Amino acid sequence: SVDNQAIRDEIKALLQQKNAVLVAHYYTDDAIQELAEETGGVIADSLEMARFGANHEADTLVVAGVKFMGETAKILSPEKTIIMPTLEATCSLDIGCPIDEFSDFCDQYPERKVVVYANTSAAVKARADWVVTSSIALDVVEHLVDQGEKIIWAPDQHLGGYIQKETGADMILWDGACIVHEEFKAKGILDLKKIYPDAAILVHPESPESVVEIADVVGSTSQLLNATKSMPNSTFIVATDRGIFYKMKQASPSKRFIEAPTAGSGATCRSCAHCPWMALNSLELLRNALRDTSGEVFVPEDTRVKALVPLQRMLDFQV
Ligand code: CIZ
Ligand code: SF4
Repeated sequence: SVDNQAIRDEIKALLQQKNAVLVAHYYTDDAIQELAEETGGVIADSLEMARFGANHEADTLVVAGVKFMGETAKILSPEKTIIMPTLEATCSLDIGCPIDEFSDFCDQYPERKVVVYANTSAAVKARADWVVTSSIALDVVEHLVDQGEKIIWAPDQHLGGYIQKETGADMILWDGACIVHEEFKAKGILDLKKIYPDAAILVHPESPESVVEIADVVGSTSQLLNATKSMPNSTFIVATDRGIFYKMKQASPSKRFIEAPTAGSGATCRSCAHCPWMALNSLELLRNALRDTSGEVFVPEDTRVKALVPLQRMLDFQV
């Protein structure tokens, strides 16, 4: 729309004026991803977002995603100004893993390595030995198994269970879940597969075990995106946030992408294949944050320094 165009132009001018760059997650709305692409920013998963932000020479990073992504950027780049369209955008995994309870939990198993998913608060990261994202989790846990380590895993129980199964690691799991991925239903996916027998089933491992079990490919957002490029199938049933369709369609315009059903019978769900917090990132809020330097992310320095250790360990980890 005309309005949209005006806001987009305003954002472009502000990005230049403030020497800022836009770092957008795959799950944000198309308009945000498009803008990141047009302005020399990036569309990425949380691992790539962290790397891109840390290595970029901009003074300000505008992180369009959820809170833990802004915090990660601040932990890695304390000298930069980190702003987010809204600080209200959080994550059910982060919410479900409060630092005090988590710290008490860890204290019960002092001999175990603490491995936390990136989808956690800075304080939880500060309590961890390792931070991982879904694109690197399997490799890090395999490495720990090779070293004879036992593991505490938090917060996503589905991803943790999947990694445990794949690696045979001795893991104690926190019981968190992603409200988007936990809604995908194997039955609905199999019903769709009857209609599209040639479709490949792509599943993010935050999904329940029954859904992971029927997948042709299990992987992080960037790994699923790569699968749509390299696989010969013309149709894909995708069990992750539908925001990823923007890049999937762009890479393979002639292929068909179908959202995995979230209930066997079309019942309502809390967040049908789209994260309600990612969806809070609007062009208007992005413009306001840049214009007013609002939505700035701060992490207390003692927490930041502690959280940097496991985060840097992840970034330095070579497969
Ligand atoms: O579900 C999320 O929030 C994901 C996939 C984050 C990430 O690692 O990009
Ligand atoms: Fe958190 Fe799930 Fe939203 Fe990702 S999609 S930010 S894991 S609630």
